[in-house]
Amino acid sequence: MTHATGDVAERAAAGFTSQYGDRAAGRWAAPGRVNLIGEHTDYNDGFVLPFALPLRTVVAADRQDGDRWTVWSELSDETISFGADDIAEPGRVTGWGAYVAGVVWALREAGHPVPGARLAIASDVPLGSGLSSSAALESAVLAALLDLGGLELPAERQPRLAQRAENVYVGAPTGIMDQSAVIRCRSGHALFLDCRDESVEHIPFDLDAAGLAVLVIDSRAPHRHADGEYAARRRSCEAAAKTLGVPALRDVAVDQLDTALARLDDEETRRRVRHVVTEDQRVLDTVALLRAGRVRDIGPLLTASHVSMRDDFEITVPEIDTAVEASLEAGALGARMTGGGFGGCVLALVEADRVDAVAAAVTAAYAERGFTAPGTVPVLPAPGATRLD
Ligand code: GAF
Repeated sequence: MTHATGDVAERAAAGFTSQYGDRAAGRWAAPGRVNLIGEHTDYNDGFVLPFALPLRTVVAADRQDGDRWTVWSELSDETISFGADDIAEPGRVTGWGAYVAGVVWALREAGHPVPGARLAIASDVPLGSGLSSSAALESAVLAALLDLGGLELPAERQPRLAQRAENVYVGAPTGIMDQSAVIRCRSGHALFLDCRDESVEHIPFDLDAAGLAVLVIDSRAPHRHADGEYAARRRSCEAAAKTLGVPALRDVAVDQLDTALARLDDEETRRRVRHVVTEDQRVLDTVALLRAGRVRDIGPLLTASHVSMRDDFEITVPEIDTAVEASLEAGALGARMTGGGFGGCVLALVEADRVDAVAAAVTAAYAERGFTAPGTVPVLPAPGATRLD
């Protein structure tokens, strides 16, 4: 599932040296993420439970004089450069550079004196697979600029700033989950995040000790959460909350769901609300089981989450449903799409000795239906964003 060969941190350092003729002052890494459960709950002020992936984006960087930022990315082998005028307002820097410019813009908007910088970016986080390559890029750049400028911004406040870069500068109306996961996750743990007050609890998720694995399956169906469908789901949830007279759908108690649904007059909105309210409860139930050390027992909750995304929130596609069904038929304890939807990745909770069998079953089911072969990789919860050297 990687773009290039060789160690990603070495690629960033080598890229820096070949572009700028110097050694970088430091390297900063930020991971991709999968969400164990809690989909489309973040912008409803609800609960999510992501963990960081061992796949990372690395930024090698140093300062440069003046308000100028020069950025090379291995992905397109292209160097872009922008100055203060280009980030005076959102929208002037486009493409992948917008994520970098957006972070500079958001830092300046928040009053931080961001230093000019030269950056080189390498990444193992696949693009467009729903594994938060954009949050990884934003967060690695943010970490680099904070350190280079000696700027103070506590880790718990960084996700909002990176999210603002994405919402306002890039223009994607995403919630707070991805940046929080990428910045705040810990190795061996899932991050239980309350998206209303951003309080977190690190929930032990020791798959090895339980003899289990999480298999991430890249559906190879293109994932686009910046497009209209994501925004439409968000609008529908916000309109429903307004109709119900609550600040957000998180405020609809699951035991009051039927009463709430009866107050909504179209069937589609009822389905959207049912997904969000039941999904919040599934996150809470998953956390309770994990706290009790009952990792295997979360399987049915993962699968129920998938069914809810498929039937009520209507954000899955045939490749994704095929991957889930084939995983379950091959003995996965639970499986679900992870991320914004309309493609991206599936995660399957499997006995460690069934990883190959489940991966083979999904690959065979894909071949039978004529889909592009999926990518499969077992993952363990990895650390969040960090300075490497
Ligand atoms: C995308 C968004 F970026 C997140 O904020 C979240 O809404 C997710 O889709 C769905 O749970 O990853």
